[in-house]
Amino acid sequence: MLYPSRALVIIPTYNERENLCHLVPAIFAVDPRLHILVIDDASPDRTAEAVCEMQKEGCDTKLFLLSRPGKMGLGSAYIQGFKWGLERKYDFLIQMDADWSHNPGDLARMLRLANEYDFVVGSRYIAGGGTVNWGIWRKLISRSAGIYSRLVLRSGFADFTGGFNGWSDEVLEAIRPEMLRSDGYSFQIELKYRADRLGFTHAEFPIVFTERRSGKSKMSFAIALEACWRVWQFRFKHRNGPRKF
Ligand SMILES: Nc1nc2c(ncn2[C@@H]2O[C@H](COP(=O)(O)OP(=O)(O)O)[C@@H](O)[C@H]2O)c(=O)[nH]1
Ligand SMILES: [Mg+2]
Repeated sequence: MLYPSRALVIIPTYNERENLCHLVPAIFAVDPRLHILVIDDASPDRTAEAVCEMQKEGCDTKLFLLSRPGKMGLGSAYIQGFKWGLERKYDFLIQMDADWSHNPGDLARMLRLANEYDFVVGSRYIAGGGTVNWGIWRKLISRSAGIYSRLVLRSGFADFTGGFNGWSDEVLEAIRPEMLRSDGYSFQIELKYRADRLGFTHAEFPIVFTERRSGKSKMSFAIALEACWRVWQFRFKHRNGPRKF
């Protein structure tokens, strides 16, 4: 693909009003051609209203909002976002957190890599990448989940669980994300594994993940635990070779 002509940044939100108000202009500053889709799950802090206000302030042609009636999870938000983007013919769809853990400046590199690869993975675990403000437990869980997934799935992603990734429309059409049932860590693992098994090319590039500046993480032990048994499910579900399932 040439430099994506229609790229969409998809941002699921739950109580991210403050973060989002600063993040949206920062993303447009990286490349004014980018479009943004916020998927909000009825955040009590009225994140959705903040998006409507920004739309009224002049970005209604490139900032969009999907409001859902209640908290339905990160995986299902992305599935809905991918579907929304594919229906509107975006050619590169990016997953990004609202809490500044993912640096908007890294979008430029991701978009450049989209020229050469079918999907692009922001990676904390290659040279130049890392995490900031994580406690020992969080580090341990993330590292272990990555190593465990690599072993079970016999796959080479350095950062299997990360959530800052970009996908060409072709990859997502082939994956059919609406068929995925997992959430959290498992969702990120399954997307990458499935795309790789389908024979699509990818690049990992280093990112520094900074723990949220404000608000609370929704990451839980249960989400990590889900990933432990899910990877076995993925291994058998997607065991057929490239483009066969
Ligand atoms: N729409 C939606 N967004 C969510 C949900 N859970 C988390 N998010 C968003 O997903 C992103 C990552 O969540 P976060 O709690 O920061 O997870 P962590 O970075 O892994 O600790 C943030 O933008 C959250 O607001 C959810 O149930 N629905
Ligand atoms: Mg976060």
